[in-house]
Amino acid sequence: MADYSPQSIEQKWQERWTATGAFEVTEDASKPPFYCLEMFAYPSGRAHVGHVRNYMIGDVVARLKRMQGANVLHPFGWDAFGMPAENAAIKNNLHPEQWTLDNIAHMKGQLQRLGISYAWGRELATCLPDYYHWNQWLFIRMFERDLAYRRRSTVNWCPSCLTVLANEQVIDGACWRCGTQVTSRELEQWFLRITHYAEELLEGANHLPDWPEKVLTMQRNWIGKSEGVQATFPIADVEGRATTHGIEIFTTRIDTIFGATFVLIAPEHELVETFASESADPASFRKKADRFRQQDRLGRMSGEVEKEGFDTGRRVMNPFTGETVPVWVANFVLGGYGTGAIMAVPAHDQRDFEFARKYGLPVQVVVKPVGGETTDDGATLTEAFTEFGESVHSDEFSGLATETAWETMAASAEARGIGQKTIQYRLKDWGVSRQRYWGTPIPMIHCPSCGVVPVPDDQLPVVLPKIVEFTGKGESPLAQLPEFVNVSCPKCGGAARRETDTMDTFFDSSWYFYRFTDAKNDKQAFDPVKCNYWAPVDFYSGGVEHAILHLIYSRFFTRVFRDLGMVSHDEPFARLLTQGMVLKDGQVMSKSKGNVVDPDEMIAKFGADALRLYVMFVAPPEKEVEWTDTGLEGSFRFLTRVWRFVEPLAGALGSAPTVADTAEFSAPERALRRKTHQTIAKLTDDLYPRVHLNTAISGLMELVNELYLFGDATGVFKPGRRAAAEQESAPVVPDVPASTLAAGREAVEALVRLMSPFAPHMAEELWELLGHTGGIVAAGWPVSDPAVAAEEAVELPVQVNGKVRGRVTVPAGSADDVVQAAALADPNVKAHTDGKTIVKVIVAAGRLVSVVVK
Ligand code: ANZ
Ligand code: ZN
Repeated sequence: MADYSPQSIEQKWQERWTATGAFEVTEDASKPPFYCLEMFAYPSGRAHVGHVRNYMIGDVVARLKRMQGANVLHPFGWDAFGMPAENAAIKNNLHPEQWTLDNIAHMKGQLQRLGISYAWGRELATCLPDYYHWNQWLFIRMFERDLAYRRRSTVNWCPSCLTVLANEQVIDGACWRCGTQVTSRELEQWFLRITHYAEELLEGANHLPDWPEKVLTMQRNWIGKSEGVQATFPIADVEGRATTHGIEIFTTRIDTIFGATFVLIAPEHELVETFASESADPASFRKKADRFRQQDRLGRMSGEVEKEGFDTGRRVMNPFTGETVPVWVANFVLGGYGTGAIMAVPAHDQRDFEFARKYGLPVQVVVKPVGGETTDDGATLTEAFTEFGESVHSDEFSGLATETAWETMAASAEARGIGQKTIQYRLKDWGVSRQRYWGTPIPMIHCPSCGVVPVPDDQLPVVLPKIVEFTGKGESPLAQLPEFVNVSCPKCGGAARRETDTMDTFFDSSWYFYRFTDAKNDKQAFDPVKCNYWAPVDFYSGGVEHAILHLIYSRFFTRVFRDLGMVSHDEPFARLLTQGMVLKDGQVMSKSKGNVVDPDEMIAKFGADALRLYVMFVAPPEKEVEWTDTGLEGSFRFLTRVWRFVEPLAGALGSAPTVADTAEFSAPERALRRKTHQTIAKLTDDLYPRVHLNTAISGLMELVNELYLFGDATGVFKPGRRAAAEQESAPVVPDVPASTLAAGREAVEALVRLMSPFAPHMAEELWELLGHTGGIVAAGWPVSDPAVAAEEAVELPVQVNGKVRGRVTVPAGSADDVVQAAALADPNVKAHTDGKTIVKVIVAAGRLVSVVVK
């Protein structure tokens, strides 16, 4: 007997899988397709066991589905553009491309040594022209449909990375990459009109039953729909009379308009400049507004930045009260949301309340609690009353419930032509221009006479030139290359300038899952027929850190492809699983913390199968886990236990009779068969769609325990032989009845197939030793026979007048009268019924017998 030595087995099978292209697939119409995908990887250097966990979850599902007869697409690729490559290049004097391709080669080797069943023939890297060609193609399609457009805007600027950041990339006011405090800047930028799909993206979240609820909630909040009223407050002239100009405000509480005692405009508001130039001291006016604009946007909104403002000296008329009220500039009002101006209702909005108290502005109560007293007149209020209630001090609307007042006032504003109901979304259009080198060149040309002209499709891709100077100093590094920049206009032939910004790398990752369906196509992004065979992705797994950015952008791009007629569905990912992180010493694994566990080291010690099994056994996939070396040793011991049972018996079992050829089974044989079929049922149920990988592995462990018991009970292990088998190689001669071999064969063949998604190398090796040549996928997933899985006997408690007095064992599924007779015959029960009258006997099938006596 050869003892378990994972390294040689694993290498053998990995080589065979590669040589035979075992996981490559085509669009086979005779099989049901199943698209299994893990979020592709950023090639940062080396994979650690945290990554391994994500890829393992997908691999178990892919391998299971293959065995269940599906045509499984399980591809992998590289999210290969982005700043770290550029930063590393600057630091190590290595071209970003070299750095990236080296990392890809290394990480690919790591994944292959883990035996993940990827269709490597479809591998893609977003930094290669055959991929980003289609980024450019898609960008132009978006431009033609007004989904990509250019505008000057205030952008989030990272002073350390020297680049623009999308709102989603600013975390608590800091750069998501380097943590530097973000500032703002004015730049001409390219935007994608994701807001065109805001309502659809929101509504679509109601039709994703197989996504985690917390991810859907985050997306709904990100889209942030508010229903409100946009109303005009006319600007008053020096005499206090309304002029034809006005300030448009957006409010979600039109019912409080009688309490609007001042108006606030954002420092970004277009009237700021008008008011400044008309003020007594334009320079100081501008300076104050400028200071607010420099403050961090998120901090201004969340209240982390102290609320501040200044009086513009101008007044507007409240269109409901007819009174003139002052206009202030306030830092907590943001440009780019709503209309950038609000009616301040300090009695009912806490931010307005604090502002009013700080600057001594009037407070007017206009809502009181239903059935309660009018709170007060505003002078003694200590905080805003923000709840709904009943309108007061609101002329003819007084006495109405808030909800009614809302509708009535909105209707009144609409009727008088001073306002209208509107819907606002917090979601912003997506700024995709980056002033960096290592990204997809934006395929546009700026012509002095024709304006912005797309590069013609037949001149794509615009290849990223090889350069050596990556420090952009705030301007794109590509702008330093005259041979790249100077082109002739595709329209008029005149001298023109190429766009030098590159695309946000989130563009790349918003549609890579479609490219996998036709990864080598050089005529189009993908063939819609192939794509629609595979997509949408059936099972997608990855980190919860992508809950907003990547997942919402992908849902957006899916709708763009749909509207281009290229995909026939609305949602890219039917099922989403967000896996928990692997921690070490209570911390996230990261290079900088020096607590990374390298899978290669673990594979060298215990083998890939043990590592795979461990990361899946340690906790449910969604939960965080703490890495321990001892846990990995436990997995290795379990696999050794399997090996030492199966390997010595493999020859005998492989040629043994099958259960179908066997007429009679002894009690231990029946017990093993029962456990075998129960385990098949349990794993089938646990694995998909539930993905309860850890409990599935527990089930495998129980079956192995049962096999050892069976070995003892049937003489497969002669006295002393079991101990020997568990410790060391021991020749086990199966001089046992045919029925024992048949039951043993059934159990072992089930075990090997059931464990193959987790420990595929060992499973294939044992399967071959059992005499099968076709490989384990061809063998298929085992099917449980419910009749064999059913318990043979059940034990029931017997109550007499509510107290348990005995227990009886009866064959499972016995008729009630058989159970009743057995219960009454039990000596302990008899002792409590003798001499009494039996009033009734209730048999609760499978659970309990209850006897009532008098
Ligand atoms: C008057 C009012 C009275 C308001 C009241 C609230 C309560 P959401 O749900 O977030 O859309 N607002 C509007 N535009 C703003 C901007 N650009 N910057 C800062 N605040 C803005 O909230 C909309 C509410 O937030 C609006 O309704 C407005 O204040 C404020 F008792 O108007 B409200
Ligand atoms: Zn031109």
